[in-house]
Amino acid sequence: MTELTVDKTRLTLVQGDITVQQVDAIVNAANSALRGGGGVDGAIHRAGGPDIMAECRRIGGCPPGQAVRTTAGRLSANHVIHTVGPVWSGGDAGEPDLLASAYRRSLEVAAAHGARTVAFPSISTGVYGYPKDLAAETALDAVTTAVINLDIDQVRFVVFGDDDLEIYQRAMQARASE
Ligand code: AR6
Repeated sequence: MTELTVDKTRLTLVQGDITVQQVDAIVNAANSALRGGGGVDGAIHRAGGPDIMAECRRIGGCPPGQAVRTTAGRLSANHVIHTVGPVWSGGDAGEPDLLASAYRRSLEVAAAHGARTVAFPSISTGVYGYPKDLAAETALDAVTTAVINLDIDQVRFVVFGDDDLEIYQRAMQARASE
């Protein structure tokens, strides 16, 4: 099970590198200074080139749970949506709400720029330490709710590791049989 339909939007799942996805908008798991870093952030800036960082510098920053749009530079996408997930610190510091907000705001910003297909990495589950299974549940809940009010044709979850693939497959399957 790698596909779910919510209202008019397809939620799809692929394993691989987000930078090569053929979509209108790619979401980046950034830091609040928008300064670049490792993980998916490093991969997007490397593949997209310096125009993305130049625009990040002009914007200046983005608080956790929010999202901002830049060019996608050399990527085939038209937009990079930089969002900032929470750093996991046990789960009682508002992490689920911030993670849900990061997904929702990313979709709102993408839709405001006319993007109809949007690819997400598994935000906060690398350097920021968010447990992968909890993050997948929150991601699916947040996206399912947000797309109802937006003109988005497809949300693609792009997972990197085999563990993430299994976690998302299970979570999507559970929702498909609800
Ligand atoms: N395509 C798809 N997913 C990827 C890729 C890729 N090319 N590379 C890594 N992942 P992380 P965070 C997965 O650490 O936890 C950065 O330094 C990775 O396996 O990139 O939100 C920023 O600048 C993991 O599942 O993001 C921030 O400082 C997921 O992407 C900080 O890390 C997210 O891992 C943000 O940490």
